[in-house]
Amino acid sequence: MTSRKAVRPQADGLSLYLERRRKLVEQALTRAVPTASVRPATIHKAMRYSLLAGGKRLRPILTLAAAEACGAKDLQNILPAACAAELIHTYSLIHDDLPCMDDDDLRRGRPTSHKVFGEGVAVLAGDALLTRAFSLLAQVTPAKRYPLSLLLEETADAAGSLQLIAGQVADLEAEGKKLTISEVRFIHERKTAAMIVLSLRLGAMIAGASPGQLKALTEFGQALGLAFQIQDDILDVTATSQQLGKSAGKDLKASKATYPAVMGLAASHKEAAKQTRAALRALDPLGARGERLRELGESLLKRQG
Ligand code: GRG
Repeated sequence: MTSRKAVRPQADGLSLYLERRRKLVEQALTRAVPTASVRPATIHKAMRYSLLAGGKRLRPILTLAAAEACGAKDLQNILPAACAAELIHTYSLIHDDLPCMDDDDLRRGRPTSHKVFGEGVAVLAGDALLTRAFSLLAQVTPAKRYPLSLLLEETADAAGSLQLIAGQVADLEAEGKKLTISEVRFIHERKTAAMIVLSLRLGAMIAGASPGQLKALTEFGQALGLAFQIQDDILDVTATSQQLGKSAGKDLKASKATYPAVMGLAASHKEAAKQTRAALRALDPLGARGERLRELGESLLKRQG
């Protein structure tokens, strides 16, 4: 008698890749911060609550994929940097949700950190994730071409007052004002694209990328980051809170600086597609090695959450 195995739906190459890389990232993130049994328990509980709440893990997957596109074989050496990017991203989400910033009570499908732990612990959980990111990064064995000091400096700069924080400040100051599209783009490049570019560059640099590869991945990240944030703006209007795992429709209510607010939905869709095309073109110098990133870039334009 022939045994019949349960028939599983055929996962396509990208889905399988994402599933495998996500698993690696989740395992590494679990080990990346102290457990709640380490004193003081509250801060470690709060760090883990937000970090292990199951985001898309886009940034760490980009770090891994960029490293692989540049020929990395040992992903264990890339993972600390991939986790560092996710820790910084999670810190920024916790702080962004605070009442003094975007004031939100839903994130990654759960009540936000300050709703569960109070504002003081939420601020500290963000601080602790940000600082832990740098000690993780220090675990990497760097390639000859890109010393650890450079990785640390680029990371600090991307999270600092010229990039991530610049975007957040400009975003706060824009509330209720009518902005031009170039002002909205200024915000998006800093608030979103800078961390996406950093995630790619860290992977590429640790893998010892050639200058041409690093340039291609940087340009890919700039355009992809912009496309990703325009899509995020669109989804705020078109998706539900359940699909997003965060409050939908907030940007409009708070008169936020978004692409749909300035140019309307139809033109925003076109702009997201245009930036995605630019991102894919930027990968040309990588040839076949850029295929995974190409697929990933295309899939982000179709995302619903
Ligand atoms: C507080 C310094 C500081 C910065 C905050 C992250 C941020 C800047 C604001 C949050 C709101 C927002 C629209 C940020 C842009 C980046 C972005 C699209 C974040 C959400 O990223 P996803 O969709 O989230 O990758 P998950 O939860 O999947 O990781």
